[in-house]
Amino acid sequence: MHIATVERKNSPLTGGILQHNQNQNKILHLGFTRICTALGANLASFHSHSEYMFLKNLVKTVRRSWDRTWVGGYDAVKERLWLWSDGSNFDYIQWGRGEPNNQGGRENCMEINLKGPTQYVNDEGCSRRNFFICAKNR
Ligand SMILES: [Ca+2]
Ligand SMILES: [Ca+2]
Repeated sequence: MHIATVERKNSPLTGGILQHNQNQNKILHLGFTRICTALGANLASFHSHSEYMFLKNLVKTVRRSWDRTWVGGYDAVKERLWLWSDGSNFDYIQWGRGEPNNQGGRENCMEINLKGPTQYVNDEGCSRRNFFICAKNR
């Protein structure tokens, strides 16, 4: 298991952690939620363009590519009611064009980087194997 930590000044989000296994470097949704919690963290949320870009760039820095990556948004409780798994206010979002489209009626989790470097946030089925970011607040 590899853990990368990146600190950022002047933001409530100071710790971003991207994890992956050495062999199978993507983990299913249920697994990574538990891993973040075990670290005293949550799946990352973002509350401004700046924080969104911080997370996006974190993936690029750690992975050296724009891998598709889970963040903590979900609408599993009520369709189209998006919440952050860390309980923070859902006060900023920058969906990709046409998203969230709830394709197949079962896209209840949120990923970044579906279209690589393009700024594109997508709702996706939670069973997809993605990278993920755990984050702690200051
Ligand atoms: Ca949905
Ligand atoms: Ca979608």
